[in-house]
Amino acid sequence: MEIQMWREILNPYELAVEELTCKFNHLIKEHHDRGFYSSIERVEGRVKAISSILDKCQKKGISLDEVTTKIEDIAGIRIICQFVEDIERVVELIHKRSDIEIKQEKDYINAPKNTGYRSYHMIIWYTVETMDGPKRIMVEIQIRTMAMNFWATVEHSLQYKYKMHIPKEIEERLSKSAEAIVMLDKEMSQVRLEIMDAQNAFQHQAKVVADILNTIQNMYRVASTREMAKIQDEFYQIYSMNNLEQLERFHKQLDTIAEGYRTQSIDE
Ligand code: 0O2
Repeated sequence: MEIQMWREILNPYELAVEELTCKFNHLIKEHHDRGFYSSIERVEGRVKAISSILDKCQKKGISLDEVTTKIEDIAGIRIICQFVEDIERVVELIHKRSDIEIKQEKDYINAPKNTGYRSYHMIIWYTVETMDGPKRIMVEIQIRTMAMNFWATVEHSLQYKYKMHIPKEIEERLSKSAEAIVMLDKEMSQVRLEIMDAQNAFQHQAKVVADILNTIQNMYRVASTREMAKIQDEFYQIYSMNNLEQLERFHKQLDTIAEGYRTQSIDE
């Protein structure tokens, strides 16, 4: 296959990775903006390197004409979650999407691979609009916790280093650390609600502060310098108390004052 052909073949996959990464990142943002916990912690995406595609073709006896029909992970999205419970939520969320059609699912969490690899895989159909019209392609979505991702990343590097022939001793260590990762995920699940509460409170406080600062900025146009200096001092004082309830009360009071100015300017 000519190099130019590779570029044409990979183009829609690049677009799919860009679009899906953007869409999942936007979901995270929507959750944070509304002060909700996001089951998705982070999203990564990549198009498989040509050398890796060629390796896979060789390994699986796939001819170059069959690349797009037989290799399911040319486009890959990785969704990283904090807790195992989040994975189920993300899977549900993907099932409900109208722009994604599920082709296949592989649950390597309930049935880990012999290596110790754990992750939830979905092969999906996704349509991108190209110069030549719509193109429906396969994308692999891997969903895993941060702990699973840590293990898989390290193990993948070692597989690469030892060209799939990892020494027995290292293999045993990897196997032990895979068990430790299972334990870590379980321990984290035990304190999940506590952690989620803390993170939600942090997100909420950040939103209240952003709203207050926005209101203060808008008020500068209408209120006197003296009043603004007073409001600003009060804000810094309340902020330093590190008390969310006080901040919320201040937020409400400030909104009432700002509303007063708005009514006044309409009346004038
Ligand atoms: P890369 O470099 O990540 O793209 P196969 O690839 O033959 O094992 P299959 O049927 O193509 O199997 O898909 P499977 O088993 O669901 O695995 C697809 C991808 O999952 C792999 O892609 C890896 O990214 C990841 N994966 C699967 N098994 C393991 C494992 O034991 N360890 C690690 N670290 N990752 C794994 P590629 O093409 O192998 O690699």
